[in-house]
Amino acid sequence: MDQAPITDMTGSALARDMQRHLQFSFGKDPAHAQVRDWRLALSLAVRDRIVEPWFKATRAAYAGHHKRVYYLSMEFLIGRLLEDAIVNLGLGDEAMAACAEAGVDFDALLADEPDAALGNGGLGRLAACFLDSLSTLGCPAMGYGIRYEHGLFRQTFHHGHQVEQAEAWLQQPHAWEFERAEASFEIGFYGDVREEDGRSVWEPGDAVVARAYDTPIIGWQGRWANTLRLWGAKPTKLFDLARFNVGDFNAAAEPEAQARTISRVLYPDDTTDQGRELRLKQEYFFTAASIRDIMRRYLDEYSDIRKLPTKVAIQLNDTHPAIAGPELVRILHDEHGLPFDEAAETARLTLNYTNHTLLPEALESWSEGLMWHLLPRHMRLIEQIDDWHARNHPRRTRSTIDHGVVRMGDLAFAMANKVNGVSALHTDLVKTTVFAEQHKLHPGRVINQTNGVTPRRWLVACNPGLSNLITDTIGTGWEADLERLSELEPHIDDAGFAEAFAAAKRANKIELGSWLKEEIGLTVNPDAMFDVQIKRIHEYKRQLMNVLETISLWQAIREEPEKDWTPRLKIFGGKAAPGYRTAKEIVHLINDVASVVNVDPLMRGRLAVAYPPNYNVTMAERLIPAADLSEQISTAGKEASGTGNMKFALNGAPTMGTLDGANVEIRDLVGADNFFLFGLTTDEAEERRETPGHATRAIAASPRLTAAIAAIEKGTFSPDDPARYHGLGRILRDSDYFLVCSDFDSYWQAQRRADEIYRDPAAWGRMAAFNTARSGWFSSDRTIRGYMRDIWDVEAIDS
Ligand code: F58
Repeated sequence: MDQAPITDMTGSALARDMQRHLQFSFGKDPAHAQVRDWRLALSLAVRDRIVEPWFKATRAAYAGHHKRVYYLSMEFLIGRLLEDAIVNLGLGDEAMAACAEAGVDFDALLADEPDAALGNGGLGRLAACFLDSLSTLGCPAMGYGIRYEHGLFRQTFHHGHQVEQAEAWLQQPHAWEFERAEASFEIGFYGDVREEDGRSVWEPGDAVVARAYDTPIIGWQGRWANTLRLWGAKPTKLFDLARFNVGDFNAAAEPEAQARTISRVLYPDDTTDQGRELRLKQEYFFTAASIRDIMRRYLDEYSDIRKLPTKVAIQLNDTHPAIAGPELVRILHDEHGLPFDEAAETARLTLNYTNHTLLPEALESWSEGLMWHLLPRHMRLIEQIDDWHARNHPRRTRSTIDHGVVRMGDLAFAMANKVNGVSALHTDLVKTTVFAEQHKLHPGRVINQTNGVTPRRWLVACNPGLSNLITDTIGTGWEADLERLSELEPHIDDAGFAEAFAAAKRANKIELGSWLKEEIGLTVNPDAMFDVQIKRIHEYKRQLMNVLETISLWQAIREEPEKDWTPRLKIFGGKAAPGYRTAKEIVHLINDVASVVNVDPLMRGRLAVAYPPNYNVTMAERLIPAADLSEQISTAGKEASGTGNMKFALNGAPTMGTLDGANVEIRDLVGADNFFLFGLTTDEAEERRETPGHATRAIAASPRLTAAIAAIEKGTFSPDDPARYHGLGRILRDSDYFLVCSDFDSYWQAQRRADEIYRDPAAWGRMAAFNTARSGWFSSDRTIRGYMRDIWDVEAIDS
């Protein structure tokens, strides 16, 4: 047949394939096709163009017997895939032309794709950025996770209150994945362990099947593609026909329902005990399936199981897959017969662990009772691993199992070749706080790899105006060599460049303004400073401090309405964990403050608050390019790194921030003059927390703060329920663990400094441009190179 090869990257071939898929893959007559049909058809046509580099990459990894990297993560917060694939393949114009020919609006088509929201926040989004960089760098790698039927809940506001709804991305065909019915493993739970010929044999009492679904992840310019393999849970026995035949229809369908529960929902919550067993099941389910798959691939190529660490590097994204340690020991020792110590050491040399938090409440631990019940063999192995560790380190005082709980961080540490923190400050804290003893026992094991973000999604795709200006100024090539952004520096004071830089930002702000009008009915002043805080709602991230500052500003403007105020639009975005009461109260407060401020005639053009619901990756792609100011205001010592902070800086928004996480490195790189610093340092915060009455004293010393807290407490923003914020008031006055009160005045002053500079567009524009020009180091390509060199010992493949 006279058909061009699938690698035909011309517009006409893409258009033809889109038409072909519409008709032959989806059975749609073009005359009746809807936007969704066209979107799916275009997705398949684009996917076709990924398959060939994907095969080529897989073959190259096999042919060269390369060491492979496996990234195990409970979360991959991917967002939309179509635009990203088009950008990486350089098919933007072609795709647009194909849509024009079909008579569909390209932007509407892109906007039709649901976000793959298989993550909560930073940890999951980091995993997605890493996939992009692994492919861009040509590192043979595979991501492993769970194919959640429902991603992170959809957030709506009902009278200002957060309401959660089930997310439904898989309620429609998913164009990007390949189901691999042949790649299925039975995963056991419960049961007993018996001894047979000197070996332990686990006989699970229950099992489910893990079925693989593969998504190819294409790197920049389509040179390399890796696989994201997500596991879906299926019953071992599809259907109980005997029960069905006697009319017990519900019972007949039970095996399926039970099994599917495991991959049904992403855990939205780290604050409640509910469903802990299910969460542990999810963790074991995807970890065991991934390890099984890794071992199968290794044994297809090699026979000596002891050489595993020379060909396989497994990265544990936080402790969620930490059961990989005992699972790998079980396979090496119980199934392959390696002596225990050798099995443990071989597993350890294969595994690495990234820590993403030191917050005590977020450090995973499982009760021994649950472990013995659900994973009896693994619990025994955890005891043995702990003994092995104690034997090898007699000075050790801290054990993995403590007061009836298994500390997963300690297990992951003991079973890791390398342990890494995610920013310089965080890595220091890993060494000096939670893991101080382990660090002493294993000097050199803890290393730092400061996070990064993919510039393809977070600049090229989401900010074409700025990207084009960069290319016009320094040429192409910076997209995969981001430190080249420094070449912008000599242009920063050119009038033409400065004007174009400001124009790109302004265009993004105008676009965001019309979106906000459409979404939440808010009319915004495009000359106002767009001041943005987008992230999960958490006390340590201190959205509460931001909203208190908003209240203070509102009060100040009301007091002196004639003054020439710098106009501000406060933008918030973020979800609260459904079980996290205080976070939900903060959500409610932001909405309540918005509803008072936004109708106050004295505020017109000067102050407004926007809180569009259902913050997700796609919304971030819209907000970040339009931001003037980036709010990174966590209590020092609490935010491990942050990655949103990097995206804002890259897109020319200076940071309003504390010395926390990667803010420290951002400030070092962009320069202290281009960063609004405020607040206590980590050490000062620790000390202040120990000072009795710190909150009361800070409130008494600050008339502004006193007035802002008084306003929320007397119901200024909740006249229908004046007591609504008494709880938040008490938190601030009584404990204030996150030191909102102590940092408030310093924050207020830094905000006023920002106001001053913003009034001078040239000065602000310079700061913004320096942020872009000096953020190249925050590419996740740099981070992944660091992992390849310092942790995995793998080389990129030149394809
Ligand atoms: C985040 N952790 C850190 N955890 O908070 C952030 O500072 C860092 O930049 C990022 O990791 C990447 O290193 C994070 O996002 C979670 O989302 C938990 C996952 C498990 C359930 C509870 C939330």
